[in-house]
Amino acid sequence: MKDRIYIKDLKGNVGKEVVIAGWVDVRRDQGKMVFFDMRDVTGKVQAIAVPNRKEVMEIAGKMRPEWVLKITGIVNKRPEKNIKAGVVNGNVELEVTNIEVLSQATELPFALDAELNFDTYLDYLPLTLRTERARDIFTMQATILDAYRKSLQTQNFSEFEAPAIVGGDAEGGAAAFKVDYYYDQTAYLATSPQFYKQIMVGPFERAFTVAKIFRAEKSATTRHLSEATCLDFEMGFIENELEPMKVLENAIRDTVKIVGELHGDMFARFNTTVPEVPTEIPIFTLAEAQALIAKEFKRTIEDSNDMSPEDERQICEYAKKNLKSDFVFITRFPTKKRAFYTYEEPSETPYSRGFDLLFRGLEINSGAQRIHNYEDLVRRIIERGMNPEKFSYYLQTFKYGMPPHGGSSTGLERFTARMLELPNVKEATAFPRDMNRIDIRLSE
Ligand code: AMO
Repeated sequence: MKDRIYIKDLKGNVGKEVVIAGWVDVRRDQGKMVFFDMRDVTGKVQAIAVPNRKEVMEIAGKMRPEWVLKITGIVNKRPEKNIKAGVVNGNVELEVTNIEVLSQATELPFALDAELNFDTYLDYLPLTLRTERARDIFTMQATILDAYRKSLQTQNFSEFEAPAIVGGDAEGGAAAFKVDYYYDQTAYLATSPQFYKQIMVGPFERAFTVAKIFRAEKSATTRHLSEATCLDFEMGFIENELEPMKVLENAIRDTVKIVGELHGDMFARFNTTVPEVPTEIPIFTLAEAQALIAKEFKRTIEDSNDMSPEDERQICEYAKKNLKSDFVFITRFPTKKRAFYTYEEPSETPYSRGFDLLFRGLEINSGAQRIHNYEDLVRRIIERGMNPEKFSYYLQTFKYGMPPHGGSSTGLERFTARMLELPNVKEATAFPRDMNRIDIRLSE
């Protein structure tokens, strides 16, 4: 829009007439004057319509929150007693000389700053995403994605696009959504880019992808989505799982550094702090972690084959307090608990070279060294009661020579949610899909 300046730049224009554009935020009528806040992507400013400007007053008198306006006005310093310290444009205001209405809004179902029940927030996302809180969350998410991507590029990874339509589930156990395909065939929505990132080790040696994954598990929890975004990488020529863990640690450290530099104000608004990443993220085997939890928190462990949500919370609490780390690696899960392609640690059978990364009490990443030998992989597929013929396309990778390799996958929504300590991963998803909702509630 010609001549438009952003609201954040008003303070550099005191005394001048400028043009801004945005949404009406709140309106306060005081005597003959109308005070209202205007909002654009960069912030808010108080605007004032005064009675001697008739056309301005006419519009100001009838406009409502969320009307979209293009406003011409004079930037004035606010009187000393009205200055709001620490607020963007707390010391300037706009005396309106002209208003052009770009779009009207019907009456809102609730005030935009109202405390809403989470389902109502989701029902009205086209409106509620306009709050500062939502903008903060998705600005944070965009920064995380950008920083993570740059870190992997710096670590010599090449990006590729993984398919969303696939012939079956890649994890050999995750529930997949069916799609009607041509020739009466059933296709599926990808549960993971796993096979494709392994295949891409062929051309790239180090490959990464930002992929949509779709999970049809009937899990209605604060950490499960039907559609999630994963930051997946895979690398060839490794000795063991410690190498992908190091790449992941670097990506985490680089990401945390950048969000800390860019979004200090956001961490304060969400009442949390920039996460602590020590020089080396602590690594516990599953057995070590559970022994520690049992001792520290004086309780019995129910399942020694896997971490329960409470185990995850408590080992993180321990690491934060004693090791100054918001992140914890867990290794040596039983091989049978991991996906079929997971490499077993030969000196510690039946434990595997798989790992999880926990962040502030939640698993945000899973990874492993993989089986790279064709015969071993076919044997494992058979052991798991599956038919190797169903995997013949993927198995070519191993048939035609594959180096020892491994990688991992970070859930973007879970990473974002824990970064800002949001209680529900759905709040870190702009348009969450779950068992009960695709935009609107399915029960309705
Ligand atoms: P996994 O199934 O553990 O591993 O998924 C990897 C990461 O993706 C995120 N995630 C989810 N987030 C929200 N809702 C879901 N339903 C959901 N499912 C997964 C989590 C999780 O840590 N192929 C392996 C990864 C690998 O070995 O490289 C895999 O898919 O943050």
